[in-house]
Amino acid sequence: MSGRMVVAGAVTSADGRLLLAQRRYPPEVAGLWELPGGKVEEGEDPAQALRRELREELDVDVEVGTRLERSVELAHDLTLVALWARIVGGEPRAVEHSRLRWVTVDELDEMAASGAIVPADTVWLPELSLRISGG
Ligand code: 9L3
Ligand code: MG
Repeated sequence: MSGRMVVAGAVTSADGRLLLAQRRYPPEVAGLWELPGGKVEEGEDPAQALRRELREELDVDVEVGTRLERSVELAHDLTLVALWARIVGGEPRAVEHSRLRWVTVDELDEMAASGAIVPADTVWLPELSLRISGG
């Protein structure tokens, strides 16, 4: 792992859905769906950063769990990781994204097959599918 870290939230619901958020920018990925999150700031650990980012982006409080196995080396010396999370306060709303969606494993698979997921985030598809289908 090198450079600065970006942390994304694999936010799951009690009924086995995953929260996806549709990006507005940059143009290369605008309209595609991602696990919400952002850059870890100086002095934060990834869990703190994810709680802050999801408060800013979704207006919710989350409890953060373990890390997903895969990480991704992005451009600009950024390393992308993901943490499991669940909402413990508030109803998510799209503050910075165009839309939010709670998806089932079948919907996630369909979106991935049609290229609707941000390319970097596709590394987590196997882990996400296993978890939200009850694995
Ligand atoms: N990124 C990729 N997948 C994600 C997230 C949250 C972020 N699930 C990439 C997009 C940007 C960088 O990480 O290149 C920083 O993210 P943001 O601060 O623009 O959300
Ligand atoms: Mg973000």
